Amino acid sequence: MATVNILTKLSLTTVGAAVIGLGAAGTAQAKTYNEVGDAGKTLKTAQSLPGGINVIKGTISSKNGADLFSFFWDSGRFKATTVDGASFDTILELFDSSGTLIAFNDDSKGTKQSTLNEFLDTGEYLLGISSFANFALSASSYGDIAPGYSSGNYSITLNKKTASVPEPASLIGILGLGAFGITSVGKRKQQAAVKA
Ligand SMILES: [Ca+2]
Ligand SMILES: [Ca+2]
Repeated sequence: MATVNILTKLSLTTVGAAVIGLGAAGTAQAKTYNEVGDAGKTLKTAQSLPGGINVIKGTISSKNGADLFSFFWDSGRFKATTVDGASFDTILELFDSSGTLIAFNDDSKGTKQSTLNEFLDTGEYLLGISSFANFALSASSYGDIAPGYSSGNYSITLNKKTASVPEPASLIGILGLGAFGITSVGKRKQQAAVKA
């Protein structure tokens, strides 16, 4: 019996630690998304960032390459920069979910690296990175204006973490970009409903 009690206590302690861990992650430092393979450079081939990401690491592997990342953002200031995160001549561009250009930057802060600084409504956006002078007028038009001249690894730092991806098939999706806790409660309620 004593063994059972110890095991119960151990598992409760573990659960408690996990909950504390998740709570701390909300205010923690860098949470990095590493490009998987080579992200596409069109609206349809963009790579989706999960929620909770504030650093994106990847590679512009050919001079004319571009990487697009889609993400959700809770309303407020959006900053993204490759300053101190790349050694090649970067361009950063921001598009809305339909691919329309919102903002772009080539050089910032006296460097060849780029910084975006926009105020955004809650919603889905796309962030594109390429090398000068591979600008895109829309999210699927990289390479249409001018070629790129350099390539290399990059790290893009955001001012806060990406929002969670809404679940369109659930009530949570209708309610909007719920916090992690709300989503968890929703899932538990769904599971409970299935069991009942
Ligand atoms: Ca890439
Ligand atoms: Ca640049």
